[in-house]
Amino acid sequence: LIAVTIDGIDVEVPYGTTILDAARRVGLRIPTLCHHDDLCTAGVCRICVVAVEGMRTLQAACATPVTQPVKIQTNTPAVRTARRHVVDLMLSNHYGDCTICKRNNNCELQSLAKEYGVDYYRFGHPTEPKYAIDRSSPSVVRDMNKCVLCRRCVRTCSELQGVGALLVKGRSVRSRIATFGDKPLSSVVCVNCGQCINRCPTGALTELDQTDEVWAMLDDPTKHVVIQTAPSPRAAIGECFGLEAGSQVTYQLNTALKRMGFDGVFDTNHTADLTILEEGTELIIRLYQALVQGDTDIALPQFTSCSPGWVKYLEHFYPHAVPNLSSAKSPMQMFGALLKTYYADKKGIDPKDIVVVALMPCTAKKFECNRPELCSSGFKDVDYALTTRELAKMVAESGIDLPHLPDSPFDEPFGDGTGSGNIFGATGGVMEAALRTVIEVVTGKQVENFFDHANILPVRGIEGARMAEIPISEVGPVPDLFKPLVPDWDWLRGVTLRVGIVHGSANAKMVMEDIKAGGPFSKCHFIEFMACPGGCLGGGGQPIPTDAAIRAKRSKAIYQIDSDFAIRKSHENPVVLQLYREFLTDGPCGHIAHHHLHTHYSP
Ligand code: HC1
Repeated sequence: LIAVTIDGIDVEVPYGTTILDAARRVGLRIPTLCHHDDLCTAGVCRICVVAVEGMRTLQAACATPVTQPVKIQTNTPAVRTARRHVVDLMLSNHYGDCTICKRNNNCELQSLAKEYGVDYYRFGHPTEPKYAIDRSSPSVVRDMNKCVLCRRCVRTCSELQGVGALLVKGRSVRSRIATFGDKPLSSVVCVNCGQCINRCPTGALTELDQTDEVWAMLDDPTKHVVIQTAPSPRAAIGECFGLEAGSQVTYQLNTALKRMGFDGVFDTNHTADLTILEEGTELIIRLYQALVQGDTDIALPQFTSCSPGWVKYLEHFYPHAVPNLSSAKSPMQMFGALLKTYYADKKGIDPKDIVVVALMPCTAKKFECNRPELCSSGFKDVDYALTTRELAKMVAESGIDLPHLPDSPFDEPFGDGTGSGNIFGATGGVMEAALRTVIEVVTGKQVENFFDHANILPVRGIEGARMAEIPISEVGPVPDLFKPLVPDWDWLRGVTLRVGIVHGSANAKMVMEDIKAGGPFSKCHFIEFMACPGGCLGGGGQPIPTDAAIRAKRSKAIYQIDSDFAIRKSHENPVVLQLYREFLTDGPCGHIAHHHLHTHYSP
């Protein structure tokens, strides 16, 4: 340990601790901008400068490790002046007006300008934009006039997501953030995950805002506008209204949506449950064909397909493995397809007049709902995917004080989903939901016989890529729903189900390389992939900031919601069972289900 004195406070820290982290240990906040806890050090913005005894110049706290006993001052006239100049210099190159910026009141540059008393543009301020705004992407808008060159987006895209759609071009004053060949974002390998947006300190990167389009639909009396809400936003949207991260506002949100004029408010958890039945059945079919029928062409491991950023990542970087993707549509798309068929029919509404909005934690969902493959009813399954941030803005615009609303239920004919559907929002959740069902369906016994309270802890956690093994030591009779598919389960007795869980695209890259090399993940039967760190709860459309501590709180809330549900297993969801009786009458992976709930991605 090394003895350090910071602003007169003594502390001992391990060798190599940065000054920034040492200061945090004694409760001192040094301002940062290019630094982000999820990313490696860049040390480029210099807002975190401090005075270090014996050093002639001020040092960047985020990039200076403590290697010997030292005295540091974080608040001297020279430090304050330097920080103010850093902000002034950024503003001299930052075109835009705070009042009309999406990040107004949630902008790190704006906060620093306030904190350091910037009251005029000491080094000037641009009066004209230098760059055209890139609105080519269905998910992400790039306005480089607001960029402060912190490079968080570049590090996010390459390090955290393993994508590399963004890069730094030019040196010194000519530095700028660019795409390959300066192409529009829609023409490069961007996977639309929006993780860059979540880490951008200013309004340089934002989601494509579709709130006006949704308002127009809500104001159109000829339209029947319904909304489905994904598992993750309910544990996060409260943050936009001053609530602690991880506050659950599921039913208050329903009230808000009804007051805003939505004609139906539905729970995406239902179709997450339906996904488990469809994707789980698909897995059983693949395993039967591979293990019993000896078909060597069957693509295994099967990969989940509900994270559109992951699907796009696979298409871009590992197209040969597209056949491994489950053909099941994501829960969002499944719900859209049902709303424009089953629901339209039940309600006697022409599907052309139904507008399906989806509240999602994810910017890639905007891309997904525009995929031409996803319109089995003859109409787009989902018309608009709004991020948690966009919906929070609409709620605020409506004059609604979300935290103080009474509760309202989800609307009929669907009502509440299950706990299994809800944990889709956290890394490992899809796998846990699938295993709860597979274990019960195959063994004929309650999952609680094998895992306390149906909590399958081996698949939970935050490790970026992990595996678990579930031995199947006993089998029961085949339930009626699955009888058309397999005669018995005897072939599964003694099989050890190997599953993988991966979140963050850089981890996906590692696992895909492992599979290519015949490593441990290639032995898995089923792998859950989520493009975003933490899974959907850390999606690119979630409230800013989203960091590791916030992700952990949202995750806790999601598992709490699961525990509070009376029904926690997808195959027990009465609405799903009713759908198989009334609409998808030839069962999971039958022709009807295939038409409405499955799709096809081309390598
Ligand atoms: Fe997700 Fe999903 S869980 S993809 O993470 O499968 O976005 O929350 O809605 O579709 O259910 C996102 C979240 C979401 C889908 C479900």
